[in-house]
Amino acid sequence: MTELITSSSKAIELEDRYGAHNYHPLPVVLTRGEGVFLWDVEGKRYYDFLSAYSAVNQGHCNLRIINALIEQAKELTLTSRAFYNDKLGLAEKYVCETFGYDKALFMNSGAEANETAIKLARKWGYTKKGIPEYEAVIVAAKKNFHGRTTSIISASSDPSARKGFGPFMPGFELVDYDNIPALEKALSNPNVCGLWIEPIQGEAGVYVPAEGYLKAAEKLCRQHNVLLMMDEIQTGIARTGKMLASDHEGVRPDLLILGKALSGGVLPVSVVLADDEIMLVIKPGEHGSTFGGNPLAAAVCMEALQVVKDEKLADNAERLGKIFRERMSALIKKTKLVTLVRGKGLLNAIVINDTPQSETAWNICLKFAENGLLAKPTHGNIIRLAPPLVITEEQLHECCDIIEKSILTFDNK
Ligand code: IF1
Repeated sequence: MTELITSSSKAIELEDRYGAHNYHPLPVVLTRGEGVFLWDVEGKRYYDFLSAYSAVNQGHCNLRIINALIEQAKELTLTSRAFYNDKLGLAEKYVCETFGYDKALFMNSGAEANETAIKLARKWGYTKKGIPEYEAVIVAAKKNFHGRTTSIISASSDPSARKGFGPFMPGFELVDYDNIPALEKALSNPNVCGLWIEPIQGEAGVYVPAEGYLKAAEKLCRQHNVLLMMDEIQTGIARTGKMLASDHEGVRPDLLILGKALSGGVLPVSVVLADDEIMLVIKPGEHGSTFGGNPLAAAVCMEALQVVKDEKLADNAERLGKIFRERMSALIKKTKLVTLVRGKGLLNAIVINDTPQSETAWNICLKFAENGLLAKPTHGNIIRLAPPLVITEEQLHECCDIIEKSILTFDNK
């Protein structure tokens, strides 16, 4: 058995000594989670306002999902795709019917699902659109976040994601996000096979595009015979108040990319959904993954989505999101430290009135933690606030009180 760690400093020391230094976590060591709560090794309880970057929309250790995990784990966990298993087809049918597509391709991480979408879009470009071999272009948006693989970072505009990691994969063109004329221009290139965007840019600081942008993007894609590749890994599965953020504008992507909350944060499960004329361009042997579509993931995924439907988590996110932004707008009137709140559903961010280089947002998050709430800054001065969608109205108000109290003490210093 592993030894028991009962102090934060010991755990932090171990990670620091033996782990790669590819993260800079808040100094909190968590050991247990339930619903909207997390507990650290010293026994302190916190509200989780990160939700593992929106992977635990259904709440930590959701009993139904954990039971599905345990029941399936006792039967069969992995066969590889060399053979059929009795759960994958059910999960494929389930996600196809839930989201309205002909076919599903399961992978594990979000990055892998995006890689899959890239391959599908390119192959479709060559075999269906008639793009000359290896000249396909995928148009992506500046400030995107789609993952960490070398191909994906080739489409990134973030120096910290790219610097030192070249050479980069060709075939990506970047345009300004939320800019329709820029899209019009980029998509008129006949070699473009796909437009790859997030419906709300999460990592960019929960940047919500102007209403109509997604619809215009969809229309331009149809006009130019370009696939709309929607990365809903962070925004999907009820987070923004609808099952998909695309639903807010009635947009139907050609390639729908999901991950994170597809498993309720229990294990990595991602999927790409598309109709036959697109999905079937990939033939046996051309793509896959050892763990993709494993029966454990399949069982967990079905239960995780059923929980979202049964507990009406999209409606809860929609309703509580409005209350949250009202509370934050009221806070803005009381302090100069917060300048803006933005978001949709329960994917929100507040902007701190300081430079991105300052420590202010980090220190505010330390104060949040002291007061029993966990959140993390992004881009220095933006704090993303995204609790599990099972949060109640009463709990949300208590959290807004913590946020307000923390920021106001800070302000008075
Ligand atoms: C980390 C951010 C969030 C994503 C979208 C694909 C992926 C992600 C829209 C890749 C992942 C994560 C990964 C996490 C930080 C995080 C993040 F701050 F970087 F932007 F959520 F806001 N598409 N997002 O948001 O999915 O391969 O990780 O499963 O630590 O890098 P993955």
